[in-house]
Amino acid sequence: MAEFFPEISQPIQFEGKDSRNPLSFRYYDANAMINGKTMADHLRFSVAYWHSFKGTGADTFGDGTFSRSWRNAGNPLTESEQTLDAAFEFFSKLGVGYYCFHDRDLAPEGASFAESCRNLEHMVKKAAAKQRETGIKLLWGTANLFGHPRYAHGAATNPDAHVFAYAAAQVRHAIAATRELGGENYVFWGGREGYESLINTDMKREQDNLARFFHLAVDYAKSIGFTGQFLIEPKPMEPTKHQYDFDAATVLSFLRSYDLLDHFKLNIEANHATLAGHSFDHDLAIASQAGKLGSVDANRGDLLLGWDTDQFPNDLGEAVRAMLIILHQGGLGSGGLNFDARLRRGSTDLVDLFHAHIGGMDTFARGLIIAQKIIDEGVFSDFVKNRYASYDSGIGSKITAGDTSFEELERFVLQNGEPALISGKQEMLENIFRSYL
Ligand code: XLS
Ligand code: NI
Ligand code: NI
Repeated sequence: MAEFFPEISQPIQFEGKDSRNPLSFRYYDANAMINGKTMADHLRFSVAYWHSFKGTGADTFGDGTFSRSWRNAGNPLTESEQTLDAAFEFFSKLGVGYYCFHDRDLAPEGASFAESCRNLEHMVKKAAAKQRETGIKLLWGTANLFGHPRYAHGAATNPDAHVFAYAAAQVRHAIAATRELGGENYVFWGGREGYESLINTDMKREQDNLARFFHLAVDYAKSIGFTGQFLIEPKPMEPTKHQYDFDAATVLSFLRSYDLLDHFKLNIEANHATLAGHSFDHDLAIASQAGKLGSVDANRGDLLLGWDTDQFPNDLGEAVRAMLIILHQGGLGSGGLNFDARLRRGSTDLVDLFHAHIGGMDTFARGLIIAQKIIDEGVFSDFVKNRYASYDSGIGSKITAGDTSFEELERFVLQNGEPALISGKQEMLENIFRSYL
């Protein structure tokens, strides 16, 4: 079989932090144990098929810039087979355990719906064989419900019931494919589930339909015995101006209102959180405190740009803050850290794919090591615990227990007078945090 990455003759190795070899891991040591679990099990890294194998480097101002040898077959199905071979060669040489795909990344859209389904089925068989050969697993599958012109006005939220039906049929096959490949999760990112203008939109009906769609998906998964976790990936804008799955809080409230909360968790993407005006760790924390942090799309945006730049993560402080939340909740369960990230248009060397993922993996590996140290040393957790200690005794414990009244609280104030102002010590704590990096 043709080799697609001949420059990389052997899997990327862990060489330690003093290594000057840019094609080695300096922190990610897959089998190293951290608090009773290997790094690989903590981090569950995954490669995004769409960016790394289907991405061309094209943007709105210009054509693709990446020349890839798996893309020259002429025939779409042969090209998909070559792409799959290249992808699994890459996963193996990089040393990741997981990958994620959209149905239309893995297999080409056909001339009819039936042909698209046959293409997908054909590629699922091939992918299953690759998974068996390499031991690499599917973190999640999803359906592309945003690329084709039929979805210009949305999929499940389309004003046309015919399009709703089409999307349902497509998702039915995408869930079946995910099940066939042992996918541990299935993601719904509401590609064009949103709107541009209220002048032509019945928002209530669109949101009701989105909930109906999710209920149908839950029923279908049950009927075929798919036990993977359903995840919704919030995003506030782009492609539509108002996306219905704005952020973690919005999605949680949507799930609660439509009686869907038991069936879903969230897939939090760093650059989506920042587009919503939050920090990455804010949205992780909102999801986690609701018991709903299921998986993570690990990337980063650019502070100066207001769109989803999908850059590879390289901010250590951000990775530490993310890993603190993940460790606090005892890991991601069936989820993982999926690099939903793409090379810059000008990063045209094939080997840049390795540099990008190595950087992301090392950033999170280092983030994991530091976060575990911070937890072990307990500095911040002790501080936070003390900061709220007044709620654990006296009048505070009555507030906590819901066992008081405005009258009693007023009596407390009359007896105790003005509360003392207590420092939040933010600068001191930020200095301590920095000292761990
Ligand atoms: C787009 C999303 C998308 C999802 C999968 O912004 O991040 O890539 O992760 O459909
Ligand atoms: Ni994503
Ligand atoms: Ni995104």
